[in-house]
Amino acid sequence: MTDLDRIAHLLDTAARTAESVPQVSLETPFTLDEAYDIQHRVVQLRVDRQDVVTGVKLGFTNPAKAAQMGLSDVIVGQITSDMAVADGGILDRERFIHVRAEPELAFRLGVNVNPADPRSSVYDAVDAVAPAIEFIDSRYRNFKFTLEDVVADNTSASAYTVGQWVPFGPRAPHLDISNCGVTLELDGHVVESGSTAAILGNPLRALDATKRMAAAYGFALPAGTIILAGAATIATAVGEHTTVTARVSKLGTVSARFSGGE
Ligand code: OOG
Ligand code: MG
Repeated sequence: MTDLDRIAHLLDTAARTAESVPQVSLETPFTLDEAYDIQHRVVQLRVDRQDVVTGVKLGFTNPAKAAQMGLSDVIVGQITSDMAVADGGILDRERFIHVRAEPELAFRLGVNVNPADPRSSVYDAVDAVAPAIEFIDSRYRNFKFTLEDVVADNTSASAYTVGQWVPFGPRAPHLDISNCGVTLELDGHVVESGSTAAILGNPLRALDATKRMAAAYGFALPAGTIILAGAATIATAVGEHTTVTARVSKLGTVSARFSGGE
């Protein structure tokens, strides 16, 4: 087994058992290209267990969120059907290590995009947008990592909930989502608030970033792909028996509840 395979298995086991592991790069330094290679192996281990890739997620598209983690470059990870939780659904808190929630926007592609084609546009392929919550759960102790560590760990992806899809894109050009108010609530109390403008200055820029990152690191963007654009506010820790709600003006609300250890 190569080092890259060994690290992929370590991170996959940490996710499956909800047991954190020490930061890998301190023991075994690796490059950013190798980090994406490890991430592809981590996702392949899930696919080998009949999980299905549903889309991609961007990270650190919001400078406040990047500062929270002490990093600055945009990163990309992959989301899967086992990570999807229905709007209003229940998550088992015991499946997570130290889960945090962040309010996001989700875009959906109506047609395939070839990221390697210089003429292709992700925006042109978008058919809908929705409010979303991403649940991140770093497999590293104390949520501490380098850029390479977090990319290898599939950018802390662990669960996500998407609200009602609203028609958006070239066929619904009148909806302006560049500066929508966003709140994150725990049990009805607002814990973070911000704007979709915090996502790269305009969340549509997340679509260009998606194409660039997909071309650079080998992600496919078929019709039906969900793109999580990145957090509109910093992330907040979530305990047991807690309902998490994200509200995005013009788009609506989305929520999920964490069960306890009973
Ligand atoms: C990495 C994932 C960042 C976002 O929306 O910025 C991310 C992390 O903070 O653990 O998903
Ligand atoms: Mg996120």
